[in-house]
Parts: sequence; C-alpha cells; structure tokens
Amino acid sequence: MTIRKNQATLTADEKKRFVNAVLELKRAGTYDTFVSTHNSFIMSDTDSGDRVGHRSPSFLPWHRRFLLEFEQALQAVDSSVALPYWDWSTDRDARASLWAPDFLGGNGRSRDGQVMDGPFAYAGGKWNINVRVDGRSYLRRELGAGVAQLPTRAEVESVLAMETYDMAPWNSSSNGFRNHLEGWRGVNLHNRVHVWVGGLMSTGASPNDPVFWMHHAFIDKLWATWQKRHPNSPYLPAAGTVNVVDLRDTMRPWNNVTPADMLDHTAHYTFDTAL
Ligand code: CU1
Ligand code: CU1
Repeated sequence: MTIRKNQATLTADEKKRFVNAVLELKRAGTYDTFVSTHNSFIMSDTDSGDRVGHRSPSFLPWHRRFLLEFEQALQAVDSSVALPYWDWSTDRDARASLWAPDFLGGNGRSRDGQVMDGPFAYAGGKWNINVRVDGRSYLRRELGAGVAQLPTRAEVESVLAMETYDMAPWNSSSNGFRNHLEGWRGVNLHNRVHVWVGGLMSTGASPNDPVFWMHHAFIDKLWATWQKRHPNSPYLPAAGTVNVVDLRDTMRPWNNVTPADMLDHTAHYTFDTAL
C-alpha cells in the first residue's frame, strides 16, 4: 500500500530513491510526456468553452488522476517510492530542507533564475527542459519573488471550512471550496504557491519543476481532509452542465475516468497523518 508522507520527514534514502526515480523517468522520456499533457490542458482551460484540469470543478479529480499516473510510473522504476507532499503552510521559506542540494536543489540565481545546485541543475546534465515556454533549457525558480508569503495554516483552515464543493458558473469566478483552494478567489492557496516558487512553476509547463508533484500532492491531501470534514457535501455539479465535467462525465485525456471514480483516494494510497 502506498503511503504518501510529508516531504520534511523523509529519510536520506527515501529522498534519494524519489530523486533517482524522477531522473529515470526523465531519461526515458516519460517525464516530458507528463509535462506536455499538463501544458496542453492549461492552454485549453479558459473560462469559456470546455474546461477539464483548471478553473473548473474537475480541477481536483483531474489532478488526482494525473498524480496517480505519475506515481505509478515512479513505482515502476522503484516500487518503494510514493509521492511526498509539501505542506507549504509549515515549510514556508527558502531555507526549508526541501530546497537542499540532496533533494530539489535551491533557488535560481538572480541573473537568470537558473537553479544551480541539486539533481535538477542544468549543469548536472540530467535535467534539460524540453517542453519549453521559451528558448531556455534550464530549470528556473525565483522563490518568494512573485509573491512574498506562502499561505498560512489559518488561511488553509478558512478554505477547509467552506461547506459547498463548487457553484455555478463553475469557473474561476465561482464561490465555494474548489475555487478558493485553486486560488482564483479569496485567500488564494494553490495558485499562490505556483507564483511563490516562480520560474517554470508559474507557467503551464509547471511540472518541469519536480516540486509540482509535491505541491499537488498537498492540494490533493487538502481535498481529502475537506471530504472528511464535510461528509454530506458532494462533488458538484451532479449532471447536465454544459462545458463542465459533471460527477459521472469522463475526463480527457483518459476518457475512462470520472470524478466519481476519483472521490475515494484510499483505494490507491493513504497519508502518513490523519486527515
Ligand atoms: Cu495543473
Ligand atoms: Cu497547480
């Protein structure tokens, strides 16, 4: 059984195994396929027309499925690996062990944002950016430059307290838990973390930075926590909504999975702490 742990608690060996599995997917080309999938879905997810991965109720089930596929790819390399989650409400500055050279490496240099240490530094020869937003082939970060503060625990709690999953018009102007968690309204949780990391994390090609997976693993955990706290609040919308993924509509690109299929994470993994 897969147990997703807080990244801050991983042993040196667990960090090494995670990093090595990520590097192996990169070497094999699998990693960049995930980046491409995400990038193309970001581009198509505008507030008008058909939305799947972002600015819509299916933001959470879409990313849950996306992360599961990535985790399964890692496990095909090393069966002991699980996706760690980054609780950015606790590990909230550039000195956190997450950014050390034995794990994700640190901030980008001031001149061009290039990450210079750790396994994902361009000079190490194992982490070329192939799915690009511009001509640059190195990983970039600007920690804390786009926005100074990561969300606090109190801000997280204020969003977890919301009763309703999502509301019409089911986009980035909606009220409710999903849109406040995604960050288009209110205190802004998910989007703000992308901007805080900066560089490629604030683009559609954000999975180029491996911290993407740990950020989304925490967003996924917050969804699970919210479900536990609001057992009578269903996924919405239920049915018959144009251009929106209803409970039993299939999601692209897989076309064989619905939000209903993704509601119970315990079929696939659990977390190291109670929800
Ligand atoms: Cu995304
Ligand atoms: Cu994201």
